[in-house]
Amino acid sequence: MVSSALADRATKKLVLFDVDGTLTPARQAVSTEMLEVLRDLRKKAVVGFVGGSDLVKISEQLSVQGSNVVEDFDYAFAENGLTAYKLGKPLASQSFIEFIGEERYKPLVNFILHYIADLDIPIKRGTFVEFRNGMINVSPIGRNATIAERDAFAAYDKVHGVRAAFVKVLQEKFPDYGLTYSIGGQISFDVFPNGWDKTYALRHVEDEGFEEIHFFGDKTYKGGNDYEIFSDPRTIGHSVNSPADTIKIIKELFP
Ligand code: M1P
Repeated sequence: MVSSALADRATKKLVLFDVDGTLTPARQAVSTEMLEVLRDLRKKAVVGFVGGSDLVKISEQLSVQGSNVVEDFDYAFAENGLTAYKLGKPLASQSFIEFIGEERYKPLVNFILHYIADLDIPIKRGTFVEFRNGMINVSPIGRNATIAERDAFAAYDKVHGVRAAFVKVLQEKFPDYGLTYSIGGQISFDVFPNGWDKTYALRHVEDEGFEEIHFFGDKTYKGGNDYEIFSDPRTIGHSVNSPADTIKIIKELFP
């Protein structure tokens, strides 16, 4: 049985969306058209997002005129579901630092900061390591980059593979840490315990009795941060190439 608070929908289907590149352009605000489509979809199915970013950033992108994003969606999963809400109420969580421990974290973060200090890339800004609840986010250019600077870094990284090389070094240097390195956005990569990818969010919904769980994402290829949940047998995966593509598929699936 789908929980009674969600039983008013026309179907017992859950539809989950990645955020960047799927509901919005990378790190930018959602469009009015997308909000209308989601509002309409919420009459037919249970709707949630599952983003890699933290809740503050996702709220900036998805909330409109002071609305509360954890109430606008039935399920709100930030940091792959390590920060989780159902109908505005928080769900149980775990933390990255508790998993890894201070003694093992220190050498990792020290190594990362040294590596970035020695990195020769066109520009550097600030906030090279962002410490979150369920992960750390590492950015060679720094999270304070502007939209133009992040676009330029993303293009540079396509050619020079700065992040891929960084991840390889970390995998070799810390082989026994049990960590996954996931390149999900334009300027950074996420570091979290193995298994704490977006399939983590499914732990919060698997006993809810949904007949189908749909997932929409743009980074569904192997190595992308949508790959695991997209290819999980519990979901029906949809690979999109833009928010416009997401809208098109929603309209086809839920006319
Ligand atoms: O949602 C995808 C990614 O979005 C951001 O990546 P970037 O800043 O590199 O574009 C980050 O919040 C990252 O954690 C997240 O996975």
